[in-house]
Amino acid sequence: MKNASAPVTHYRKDYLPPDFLIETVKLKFELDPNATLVSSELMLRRNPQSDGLAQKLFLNGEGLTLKAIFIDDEELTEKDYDIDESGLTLNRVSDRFVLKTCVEIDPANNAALEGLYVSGDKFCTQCEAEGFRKITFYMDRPDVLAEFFVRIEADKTQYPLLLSNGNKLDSGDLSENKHYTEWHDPFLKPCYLFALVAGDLDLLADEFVTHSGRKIALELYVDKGKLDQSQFAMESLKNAMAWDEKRYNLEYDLDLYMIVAVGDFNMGAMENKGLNIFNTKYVLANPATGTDQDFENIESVIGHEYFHNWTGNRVTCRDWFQLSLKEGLTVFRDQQFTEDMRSKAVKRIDDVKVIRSYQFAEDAGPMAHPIRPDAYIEMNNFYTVTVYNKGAEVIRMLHTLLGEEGFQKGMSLYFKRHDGSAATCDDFVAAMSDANQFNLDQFKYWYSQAGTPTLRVDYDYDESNQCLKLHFSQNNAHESASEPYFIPVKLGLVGTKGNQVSFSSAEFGLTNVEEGLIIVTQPNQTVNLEGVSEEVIPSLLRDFTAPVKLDINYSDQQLAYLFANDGNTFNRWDAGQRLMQRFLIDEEDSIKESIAEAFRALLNDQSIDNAFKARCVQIPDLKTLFENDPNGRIDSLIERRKTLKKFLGIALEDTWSRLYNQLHRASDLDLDGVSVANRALKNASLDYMAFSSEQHEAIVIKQFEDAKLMTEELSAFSIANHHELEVASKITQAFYDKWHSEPLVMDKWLAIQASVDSLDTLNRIQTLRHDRVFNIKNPNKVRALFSTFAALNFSQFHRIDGAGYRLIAEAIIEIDEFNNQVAANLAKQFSSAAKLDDARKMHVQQQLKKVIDKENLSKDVFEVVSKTLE
Ligand code: 0A1
Ligand code: ZN
Repeated sequence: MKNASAPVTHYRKDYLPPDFLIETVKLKFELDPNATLVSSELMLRRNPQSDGLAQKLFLNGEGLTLKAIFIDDEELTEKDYDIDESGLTLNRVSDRFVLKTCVEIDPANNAALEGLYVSGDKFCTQCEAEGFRKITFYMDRPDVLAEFFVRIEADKTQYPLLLSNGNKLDSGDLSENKHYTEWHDPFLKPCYLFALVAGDLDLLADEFVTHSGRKIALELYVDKGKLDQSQFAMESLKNAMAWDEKRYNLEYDLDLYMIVAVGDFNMGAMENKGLNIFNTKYVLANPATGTDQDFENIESVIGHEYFHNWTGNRVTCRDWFQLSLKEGLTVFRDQQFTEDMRSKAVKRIDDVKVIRSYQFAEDAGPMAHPIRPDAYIEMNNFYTVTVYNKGAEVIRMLHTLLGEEGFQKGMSLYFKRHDGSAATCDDFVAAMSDANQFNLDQFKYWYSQAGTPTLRVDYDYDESNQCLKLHFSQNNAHESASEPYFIPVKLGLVGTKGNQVSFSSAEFGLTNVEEGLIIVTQPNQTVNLEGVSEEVIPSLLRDFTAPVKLDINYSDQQLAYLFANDGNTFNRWDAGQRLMQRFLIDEEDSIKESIAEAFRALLNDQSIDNAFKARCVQIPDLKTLFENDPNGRIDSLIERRKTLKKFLGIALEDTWSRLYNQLHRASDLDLDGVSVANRALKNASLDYMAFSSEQHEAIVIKQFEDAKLMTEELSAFSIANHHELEVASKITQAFYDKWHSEPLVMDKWLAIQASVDSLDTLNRIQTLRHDRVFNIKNPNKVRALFSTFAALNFSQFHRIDGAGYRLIAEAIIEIDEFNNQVAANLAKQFSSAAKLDDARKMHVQQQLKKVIDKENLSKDVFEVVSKTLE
């Protein structure tokens, strides 16, 4: 990194309480795209919990032009304070004082999308994690909680709507066609939850009556003309509110809940108190523009941000190392919400796929960290699948261990102890432990150790004693992991006639059960199951009760048997995935036939739900395969995956076309579970039919032309491209002509083209990035084109000539000039470098060196790339 001081590493162990607290904040915004004035009045007092010695006070502030500064109404002179690129130091402070500052900022030129920025014609904010310091001088840390008063002034014609957190106190007209609104948020909050929006937007209004009878006004704001894509999000919000009351007994606290959708957003959405700001991707959809998957995502993200009101806002994080306190818990809660709204088993499969493909890879790569990290250079790099999704798995284990009732008891105690304050992961575990008198000391290694443990299991059956012995050994290769984990293992036993065989375990209090929970705590541990009346196949880690790699030596026949007979839906699916990996990774050619046979039996079984069937016929993705293959043989994995798919397409020719025709005839336009499941299986069938059916191309064209739903239209478009059908370019053009003015649909159009496994794709991307629908400053577009290419297009990203790596490295360099977060996220696509063959590794290193040598490289990208190069 040139021309920059060495990046600072922050450590969890260095935490100190703040020297001062902020009681109230009064902010005034005079909005102007290029010269917004922010006046702030902070009531500060010494923190009784600090050592009381500090004579100076530092306030964060970046990119601010100071216009005025006063303490207790006295203007400061230059010797009273210092300003550098990270903030303001007050040189002499008393125990209690009022600081007034006025700064100028330039939101229109804020392409980092952090702090106050302009998206379309509106102003909006993003303050998590450390964006508030780009708005005004402040103690920008989550353990400083204050009461906010906000006044916004702006041109009335351009910005008829002026929003902030909490309740609106006042509004009125000013001179020169300006107007103002005033807001007060009665709940103390850290500044990362601050939000402001100003613009001219359409409103969808509704209301929700809480279980105690309070009426809450719900307001969803979208760009003009998009109201026909906003109903589903509103329904989801009401469902989320009702669900949180029912399952967690948690009621909404303000009288108003607002959501604003913006097109330029670095992440998915943000839980600002009373004023969520969302990426349009997680709000806007109607059946013509959004796929079934989009609807599920919207419901889940709307739920996620709503659930944060209690887990995140009412109880927040003491410091950013504790991020999983709110994120792991809230992801767990949004997963439960989806499980309750839709299919529990299918949701579990989808969630575990994320863990196995993305999280296990992160845990094995250069950015591996515990769910509660110990160090970071740039906090924004730690909004990861580890903190979020593995964090949710850790919470799920607590739920598994304590049961629903015990878990809810723990939640109540947690809120009783910490409502209105900032807490730590240890506080959360303590509440769970104390409420249930359950010792969680060993469990806490899940918070402090990185890496994925392997749980190896061997077993033997002693017929004369009717005893099944399970020998467990756990192992974690990561350097941070020296202690054994506390691993809950749900299990059942499958008998030779497909029956579930009951068992007992004195040690774990199980008597004659068909399914039970045992806990592995030792590096090596034997568990005896008694009363096992026959030879069985153990079905272990049912529902994936712990985020581990289960290593058990089933024979091919046993796997096929479990795929057909396991009484646990998740494990049934898992057996199918393992069976396919025997062909894909272990290169057992002969197993193809049994996979086909197993698929045939599954697909012909009328009693099985189509959503589950659709999951089962999906071949493991290349990311998962690469992660699971000890040698990371990219070329062979790609080839074998293609071979298997083609083989299954041909071997089950009749089944696929029968299913397609049947489901197509019965199809409807509904969004309920059965219709969604039917479409998923139908489109999976159409994908396989490409290898056999002579009429395949005609069917694809017809489905594309007749489609009334985006799920149908996009599947046809995608299949035409991925199978490189003759009609592909015509369909691609037709799709563009129809949808070019819908940015979210164009993201799909870009993403599918970027993921085609063809030597031509690189050229295609070069053309697409100059198309008028592409805009490199828009994160959704960058993700659609570049991240999709790097994450999903294995063959072309990993081209042996290094051209795929070059494309992404150059994009990182270009994007880092204006948006460090998006650039750093793209840089994470190189995280598998260490596992690559020498030729590819060399290309990656060459490209990453180019990145790290860039002038003024951000600390975001520096952190990711330097760790990858280590
Ligand atoms: N807290 C939000 C996610 C979020 C995090 C960081 C952001 O900017 C750096 C934006 C949003 C959530 O979990 O939904
Ligand atoms: Zn969150």
